[in-house]
Formats: sequence, structure tokens, C-alpha cells
Amino acid sequence: MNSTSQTISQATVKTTCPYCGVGCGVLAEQNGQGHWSVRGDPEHPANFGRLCSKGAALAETIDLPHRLTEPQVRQTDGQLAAVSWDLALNTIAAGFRAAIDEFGPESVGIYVSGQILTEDYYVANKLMKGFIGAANIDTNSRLCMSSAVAAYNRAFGSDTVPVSYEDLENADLVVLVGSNTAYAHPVIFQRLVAAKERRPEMKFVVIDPRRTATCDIADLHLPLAPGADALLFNGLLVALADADKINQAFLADSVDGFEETLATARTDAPDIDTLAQRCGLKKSDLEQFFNWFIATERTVSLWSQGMNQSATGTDKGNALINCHLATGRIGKPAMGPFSITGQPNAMGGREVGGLANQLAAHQGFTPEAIDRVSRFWGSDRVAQKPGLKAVDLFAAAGSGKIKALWIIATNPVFSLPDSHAVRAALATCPLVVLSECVDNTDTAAFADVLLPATTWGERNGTVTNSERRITRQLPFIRPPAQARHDWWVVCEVAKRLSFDDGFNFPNTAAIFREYAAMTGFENNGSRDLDLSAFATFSDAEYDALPPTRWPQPANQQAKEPFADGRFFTPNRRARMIAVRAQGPTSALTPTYPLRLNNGRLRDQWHGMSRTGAVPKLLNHASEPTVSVHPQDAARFRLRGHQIARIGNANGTALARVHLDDNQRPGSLFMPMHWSQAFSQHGLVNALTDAQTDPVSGQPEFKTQAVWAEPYPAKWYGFALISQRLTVPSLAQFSGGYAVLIPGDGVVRIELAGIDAPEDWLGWAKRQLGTLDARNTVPQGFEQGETAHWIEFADPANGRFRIAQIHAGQLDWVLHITADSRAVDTQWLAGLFRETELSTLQLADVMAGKPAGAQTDVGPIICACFSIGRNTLLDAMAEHPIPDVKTLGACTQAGTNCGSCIPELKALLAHSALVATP
Ligand SMILES: Nc1nc2c(c(=O)[nH]1)N[C@H]1C(S)=C(S)[C@@H](COP(=O)(O)OP(=O)(O)OC[C@H]3O[C@@H](n4cnc5c(=O)[nH]c(N)nc54)[C@H](O)[C@@H]3O)O[C@H]1N2
Ligand SMILES: Nc1nc2c(c(=O)[nH]1)N[C@H]1C(S)=C(S)[C@@H](COP(=O)(O)OP(=O)(O)OC[C@H]3O[C@@H](n4cnc5c(=O)[nH]c(N)nc54)[C@H](O)[C@@H]3O)O[C@H]1N2
Ligand code: SF4
Ligand SMILES: [Mo]
Repeated sequence: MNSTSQTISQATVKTTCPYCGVGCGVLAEQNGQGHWSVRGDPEHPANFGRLCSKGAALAETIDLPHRLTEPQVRQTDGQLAAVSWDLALNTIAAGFRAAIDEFGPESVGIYVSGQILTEDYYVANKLMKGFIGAANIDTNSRLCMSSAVAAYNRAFGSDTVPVSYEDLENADLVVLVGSNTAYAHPVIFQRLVAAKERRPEMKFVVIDPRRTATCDIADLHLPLAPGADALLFNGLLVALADADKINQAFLADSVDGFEETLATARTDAPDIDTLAQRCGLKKSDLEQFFNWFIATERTVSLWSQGMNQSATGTDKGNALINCHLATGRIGKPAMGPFSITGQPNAMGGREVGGLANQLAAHQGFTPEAIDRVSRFWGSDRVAQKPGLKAVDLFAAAGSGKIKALWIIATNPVFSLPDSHAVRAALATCPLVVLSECVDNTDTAAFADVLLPATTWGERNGTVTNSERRITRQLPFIRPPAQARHDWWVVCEVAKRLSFDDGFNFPNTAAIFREYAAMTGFENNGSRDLDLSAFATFSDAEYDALPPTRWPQPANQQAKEPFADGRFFTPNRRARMIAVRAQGPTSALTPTYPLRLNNGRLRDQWHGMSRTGAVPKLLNHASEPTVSVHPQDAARFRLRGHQIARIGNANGTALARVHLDDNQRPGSLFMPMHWSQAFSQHGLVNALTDAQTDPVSGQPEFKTQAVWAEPYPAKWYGFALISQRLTVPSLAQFSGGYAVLIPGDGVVRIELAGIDAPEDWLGWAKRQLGTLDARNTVPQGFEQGETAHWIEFADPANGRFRIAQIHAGQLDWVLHITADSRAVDTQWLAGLFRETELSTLQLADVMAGKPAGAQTDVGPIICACFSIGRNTLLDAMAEHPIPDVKTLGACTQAGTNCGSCIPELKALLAHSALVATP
């Protein structure tokens, strides 16, 4: 870097966070030493400068470990070998061509992701539906909010999200349904907290079987029975009708289907007592919710996976939308039904047509749309009917119907339900192509062709957030030499399939222009999605595009959808959909007596390929846990911090027990984040059924019936391993519990097992890698170097401690105990930094604790400053601390991104309770 000063910022690039659908603007800034840092873009209308813990740690993910740097093709010996791009592309094209020629276009498929850019999405969709000529392209958004898409389409005739973040802030009542906003959309949550501070009369209702961190702002929490949402909203519709709150004028002018819908709702909700009992709620709570909804015109109902991830998620979405249509609370400021998107570009994918049942640019498979799209793309091969949805696409790969499958920016072995079936399908499919930026995802093991993709910080294109706002992602670092943009790869394969004409794009600006033109093509107000104002953008205008909400029609004023009471159905009237509530598909039985709920943690992103690389993001939760209500724990003999085995006919999982009275009794919660890359047996989808919603095809993830029992571990332990050594593969510990926890310079592996080895020293040397001259020399060491071991053994009590030392430094430490206790490993990890360990320090290693007065900071609560529970409790004991602000002033906790504020508040409330006699 040619720096003029060490402190002056050399470059600032405005881009967008690659994580959630809030779509926060990020400023990437380079200092004089060439280091990049990030902060929230104060001008971006999604976040106005805020970032959550994940966004704030983005700079620490720039050098991704396990980065995939070369194209690889599986050889006849079964191993992947690096090849040239030309060879990799030819292999894909030849495989696709052979399958299409022999078995037709429906024998190939593409599975994309809400984490690619709109331009990538557009060309992938164009290739599959426009030129290969079948619609077997689907996206992981199928697992995410396809039920909300289907519900919107049924109600409005279009997939239009009719609410903005400003509407949310200006509402008088916000109903959060099946959404843990505080963890999953933290910046929206922060905006809501700020709105409530400005207008304390604003009300929040949280509808979730668990009491989540989001309940921190709840005036009312409805811990409803899992899956009971449609009942609840049918009941609400009845209550609205009985309170005479139906907007008759709006119904007459704009809505069909009211009478039938209300009559159906009444069968589900004959009276309030029955309804409360069916929903598993207190009657008084239910009445309170209904009364607030009845009384509050400016109401936004926001929903996400607690409703969508269900075999009846579409009906649930419509039951909620029905209440807004019946009251006319839609298309006006501060009200409406708001399905929030999960991934950064889930919305962009919906726009271009990334879902198999949409053709392109919000057009379905009607004869007129097929004709229009054919003329626009200049292709006579456009797909004539919807293709296979995600779960069916993989089932077809398993049954041999799909011969070639290209997976881009998603990890289906981790994220699809019934992962055993997905593995079997990928093992069966003759050609599996995977475009990834890391090489160690669970899906990578099944790839026949592995392509190195560029990723955040390197990519160039657009994303659309939850409120339909398009923002640029701009590159600011150079990708690895062989990494390529996904759009480029798709176009290269298209050309090798001889579809040259449609895919000669010089850059993403050209793709964006074509896509914008398509949205306006023969539109004339007939379709909601219209970006034709951008169709004539120069490259420079594209680069400078400020965050903008659609529609943006050319030569016309942009109008807020539905403001005129007109919808996109053939008769321009919205439709209320009569739905009968149904329970979860997976039945509770004496064998499977518990419901397994699952979802997000605050600091992790899905399969952790990026967030798992940041040690401080692993502090808040570093292992797969299962949260259990104390009543259930007693019933199933589960003890806190020990390991539970959870299972059903699909498989089993192991997770650390977390006793939690925020759980609804009868229901367990596991985070969805642990794939095999990070834990041997922590994968939730080893347990989930591939049951899907008949309308949307979205799987039912959240209500699986399972059993739970104590894992009969005979030993517990952990290994700390210096990153100078090759970290052993978790597969070596497949017999037991094993979780990988990357740290600063030291990797921790948490372990537990049933069979204890006779000789722990021998086991440790085998499992952890030795630096023994008689064995092979691990990476980073020279032949002939030797190490030595120190050992403490107390077999009678099942305690063993072993350390390998080389040239005065720790290589690894293994601690084994007979029981399970939370052990503070921070001080021990610190010893790995010592270049010449003293005898005293070695004695500490063997003693298992530091001799000096070291403090244990406890479980980390504030990820930004790594502040633990004990530090916070000490501060509260020392000073009078009335609120989170004071706590922040004393300890720094919560003063950066603010994601931990709900937990800080809970801690303060808890300590106040304890202090009150
Ligand atoms: N930190 C973080 N944030 C993320 C992500 C991430 O991986 N990490 N992923 C992003 C993505 S792609 C998505 S889709 C979103 C998801 O965002 P959310 O939908 O908010 O996240 P989840 O934790 O999956 O589920 C939300 C809640 O649904 C509840 N729930 C379960 N069953 C029911 C039910 O029957 N009824 C109701 N009403 N609630 C129920 C669960 O208890 C849970 O608290 O998050 C996005 N943001
Ligand atoms: N049990 C259960 N299962 C679930 C859910 C749940 O709540 N419970 N939620 C579901 C939902 S809502 C979602 S969205 C899915 C998410 O599931 P996945 O999509 O499988 O999760 P990610 O780990 O985000 O996978 C994205 C991958 O893309 C790679 N990547 C990142 N950027 C790029 C890029 O620019 N190009 C390419 N080619 N690759 C890139 C990353 O390294 C990462 O491995 O999980 C679903 N599965
Ligand atoms: S809320 Fe957090 S994860 Fe979501 S876009 Fe903003 S900074 Fe990124
Ligand atoms: Mo998602």
C-alpha cells in the first residue's frame, strides 16, 4: 500500500452486509497499513450506521480459513485434483450436455441460494429456464420463506411485500410471529427498541413457543403450542368480526372471499375458551392480544420461520394476511403483513425467478408469460411448466432422475431436511457440481467438480433486502487468483452448451440492465415488479446506485403497492383464503414424546463457514446445545451441562444440555448451526423429516417429534491444540461427542465418549497428532525434531491430563474427567502463547488450574469485547447498576453493536430479583 500517513483512511467502499435480510449498509475502510475495518454506513436507510455482532466482525472474516482456491475435479481414484478452469468448465458442460441429449432437459438441475447476487441469479435462471428449457432450478429460499411467497401470491396475485422498516417503526402495534428478531434481524430489533424509547405507548406482541431474547421488548408474549399459528389467526379473524372491526368498504372495493373465510375460521375457533385451550394459551393473554389488535389501526404483523417452516406454512401466512385484508390494514403507512426475508438476497432471488415455480421477473407459467419471456430472451426453448422444488429436486437426484446437479452457494447436506437422504442422493447422482468459497462444507465431500467462487468483499452486484430495497455490493479486496464470480462461471458453461447469444455479458452492469429491462417488458402496470427506470443505466450509474426500493418504473412516478386498493389478481381484487388449521405432521407418541424446535443463534450464520472463523463469535455459544425445560429435564433424566442424545427414526444427534425455563414444557430447542465440519453429531437435520407444504414445498423444520435421553458418557474432556499443528479431523472422534471450536492460535475440541481407552497417552498421541521422531512429522516441523509429554493420571477418579511440549512450547493439552463441568480454558489457551514455559506453568497445566489468582470471566455475553457473565456480575456486586447504559459504562459490555443488550437486561433483572429479600 502506498500510504501517506499511517492513520488516514486510504479507501472507503460502500457495500452491503452479506448476512441477513435486513441488508445493512457497510463502509469498508482501509488504513495506512492496508488493514480493512468495517462500520455501519450512517447514510444507509436500512441501518443508519448500526451493525450487529456478525456485521461488526466482518473484517475478521476477510482471510477465510479453508478458502477454496482452485477448481478441482474428482479423478478415477475418487480423489479431487486441481485442474484448469477450462477443464473444469468443459467437464460441467460435457456432463450437462450428455444428460440433456440422452434423458432430456429435465434430467439436469441447478440449486442456488439467497446468498448469491441478483446478477448471478438472473443468468442461472436464464440458463436453466430459458435455454436448457426445463425449470429445475430452485433456491434454498425454498427452505426459508417460500410459504410466505405462496401466501402473498394467493392473496395478492403477486409476491409483493407491502411493508417497509419505516412502517414498522411508525406502527402502534407490532406483532412478531415466529421470529426471533433480536437474534436473526438484530438491527431491525435495535430500530424497534429505539422506536419504543421514542414512543413508549408503542406495543409489541411476541408469538413464539419459547420466551426468546425478542421478548425483551414484548408487552405480551404468547407462548403458543408449536404449530398453532393458523388457529390463533383464525381466532383473531373471528374476534375482529365479532367486535365489528371489519372494514366493509375496503372489502366491497378490494377483497374477495370474506364470508367463506370467516365461516371456516369459526369452525376452528368456536369460542374463546376452546381456542385458548387449542392454542395452549391463557385465555386472558389471548383476549389481551385480540383487544390490542382490534383497537389498533396502525398494526404491522411481522413473521418468519416459526410460521413458514411448516407443512401448512402457506395457510398460516394466509390466516395472518386475512386479518389485514379484513381490516383494510394494508397499503397504508405503518401497517401491513410483513414477511421478513432471511438471507441477504432472498428477495432478489424471488424477483428474478429463482424459485422453480416462478418463470422470471415475477411472472408465472401462464401461456402469455411464457410467450413474453421467449420473445424477450430470444429463445424457443423456454420451460413450459414449473420445475422440481428443492426437496423434490434432491429426491429426484436420489432416484436417478436427475443426472447432473449444480449447487451454488449453499450447503444442502447441512440445510435440507433428512440429511441422510440428501447424502444418499448426492452419492447417487452421477455429476455433482459445487460452487463454494470454502472447501470443508459437508456438501463439498460429495462434489465431483468443486469451483472456487469469489465471495463478499470481492463480488460486484446487487442485493434486495426485506423491504424491497436494492443495494450495491461492491468489491474492495482482490480475490484469490483462481476464484471466479458465480455469474461468470454460469455464462461460461452456457457458452460451452452453445447458448452464446444469451450470455455474452461483459460485466454485472450489463446483466442488471437486461434484468431491469425484462421487469418493464410489456408491463404497463400489470406486474408489481418494475425496475425499468434502471434499464438504461450506464456502468457508472450502476456503480453509484443509491439504496432504492422498488418499483421504479421508467417515465412514471413510483407508487407504493396496494395504496390504491388494487392488487395483481386478474380482477385486481385481493383474495382472502379460507384455511382450516392443522397440527404438525410429525405426531407425538410415547416413543417420540417431545417436539424439537430449532433455529438461529445471535452470533452464528447457518453452517458457520464465515462466522465460525471468528473466535469471539464462538464465545457466546461454542457447542451444539439442547435447551430443555427443567420439568422435561427431570422427566427424561437430563442434567445441565451433560450431553443428551436426541433421536427418532431418521437419526440421532448429541448436544450439551442447557436447562432453560424459557422453553415451553414438552419442547426442546437446538441451534441449527452445527454441521459435521464443526461437530460430529450436532446436526439438527439428521432428525428432521422431509415433509413439505403442499402449496409452497417448504419443509416442516420446527416441530419434529423426538425422544431424548442422557448420553451415557463415561468420560468428558477437551483438547487444546496449537494451530501450528495440523488440526485433526473430527471424523477421528466419530464414536463420541466431538466439537471443534476455533480460537486465537489455539483450537479447542470438546470431547465425550462411552468407551474409555486403556492408555490415554497412547490415545492422545494417535488422535491429536504426535511430534514423535518415530512417527510421521506433522506439518510445520522438521524431521528429527522431538517432543516430550507430561502426564498426570488419577485413574481411580477418571482424571487424566496430558500435554505435549516441543521446544518449550505447548503443542497440545488433553484434559479428561469422569464428569462434565464447565472448565475455563482461557488461561490454558493463553499458555500456548508462551515460548518458554516455566516449571510453574507446567505444574499449572497438570494441576488443571492456575495457581495464581486468575479470574474466570464466565460464559461470554458481549461478543464484541469478550465480556463474560462473571465480570458483569462482579461489576453489579461492586456498584449500584440501575440499567444497561450504566453497566456499559462500567464494563464496556453492549456498547458496540448492542446485540447482547437483551441478555444484559435479563442479567440485571435476575440480579435484582436475587438481591431482593
Ligand atoms: N444470527 C443469525 N441471523 C440470521 C440467520 C442466521 O443464520 N444467524 N439466518 C437468516 C435467515 S436465512 C433466516 S430465514 C432468518 C430466520 O429468522 P427467524 O425466523 O427469526 O429465526 P429462527 O430462529 O429460525 O426461528 C424463529 C422462531 O420461531 C419459533 N417457532 C418455532 N416453532 C414455532 C411455531 O410453531 N409458531 C411460532 N409462532 N413460532 C415458532 C422459534 O422458537 C424461533 O424463536 O434469520 C436470518 N438471520
Ligand atoms: N433444521 C433447520 N434447517 C434449516 C433451517 C432451520 O431453521 N432449521 N433454516 C433453513 C433456512 S431459512 C436457510 S436460508 C438455509 C441456509 O442453509 P445454507 O444455504 O446451506 O447455509 P450457509 O451455511 O449459509 O451456506 C451458504 C454457503 O455458500 C457459501 N458462499 C458464500 N458466499 C458465496 C458466493 O458468493 N458464492 C458461492 N458460490 N458460495 C458462497 C458459503 O461458504 C456457505 O457454505 O437453512 C435451512 N435449513
Ligand atoms: S442485522 Fe447484522 S447480519 Fe443483518 S445485515 Fe445488519 S449487520 Fe448484517
Ligand atoms: Mo433462510
